Amino acid sequence: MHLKTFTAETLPLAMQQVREHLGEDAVILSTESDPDGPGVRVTAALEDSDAPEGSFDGEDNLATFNIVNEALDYHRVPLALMDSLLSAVGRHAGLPPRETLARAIEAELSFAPMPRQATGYPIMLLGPPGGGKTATAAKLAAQVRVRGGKATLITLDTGKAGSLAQITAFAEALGANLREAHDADSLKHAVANCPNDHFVVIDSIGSGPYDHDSLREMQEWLRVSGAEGILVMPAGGDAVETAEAALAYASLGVDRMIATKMDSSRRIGGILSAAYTAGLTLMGVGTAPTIGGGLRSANPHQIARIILPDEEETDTVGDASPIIAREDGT
Ligand SMILES: Nc1nc2c(ncn2[C@@H]2O[C@H](COP(=O)(O)OP(=O)(O)OP(=O)(O)O)[C@@H](O)[C@H]2O)c(=O)[nH]1
Ligand SMILES: [Mg+2]
Repeated sequence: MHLKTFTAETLPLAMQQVREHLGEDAVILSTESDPDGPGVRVTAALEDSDAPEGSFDGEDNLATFNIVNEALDYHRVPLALMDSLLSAVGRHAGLPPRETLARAIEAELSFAPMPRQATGYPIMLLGPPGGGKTATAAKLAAQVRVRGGKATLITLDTGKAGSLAQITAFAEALGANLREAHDADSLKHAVANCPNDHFVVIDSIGSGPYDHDSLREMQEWLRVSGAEGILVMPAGGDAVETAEAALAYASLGVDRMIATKMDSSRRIGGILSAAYTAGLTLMGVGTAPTIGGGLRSANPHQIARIILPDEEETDTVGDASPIIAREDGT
């Protein structure tokens, strides 16, 4: 059985899509109002389809489809990604729902480990104001320090009230070097003076995704520092808004992202949508404001566990709850 969901402004328009994609033999399994907008969503099936993608056979697999569909819906995963994930779920039919979903996530999104030692080049954290850049810079440096490595924090955020005091406190607590930079020249100088064996993380100023002057400045900082830009994006935002913002930052050549504030969000559709739409590799998730232990590696099993938690794990997607408190992703 081939299953697919369709959304449209009206039921007749949705039915037209069903006929166009699945033909006249399609069976309508459900119709409901679209949770993402004013229209309707129709789930339809085609028996004996020879299409290999998204194929489901038997009651158990239909149950898996429904469980995953409902969970993705709850997380406000946008339709295009939901469609891709459900098709991938179909390819892994026969496994328990969470395992099936983990494999689908692995197929549709990309993951990479976080740096835990000197990288040989600086990394620069950028993203929206208040998204967690400074805390994440400190968390990354802390992960290097606990493994016995050396770290230098470079801050570009010296003008805002309290920002220098915030990062100075982090650097002192971590035993990390701290350098300040105010513009492209001083940033270049600060980077050039970092010892080769240091993990170097540059904390940038919060920039709105549609503030073109600030994005241009960010691009210049990336260029002069030779840093890899990493997007720091908070969870809980609207899926379309978060994806559009991620596209704007990705236009600076950013390939990877860290999702913060997973502990204070119930839904991760925005984060998944950002990674998927902007083609960003998910490296880590912020799971607490605390510097030690508040940043975890991201992996498909952990994301699947957030989307399909055990019953006792359903409060928020993060914090110290077992949902994402394990590094092994189980
Ligand atoms: N609960 C929770 N709070 C976080 C997390 N990451 C950061 N925060 C908190 O979010 C607030 C903002 O974090 P900052 O690191 O200052 O954010 P920023 O992006 O540097 O902010 P600007 O420099 O003003 O743009 C602080 O109170 C942090 O403690 C997280 O993963 N979980
Ligand atoms: Mg900051």
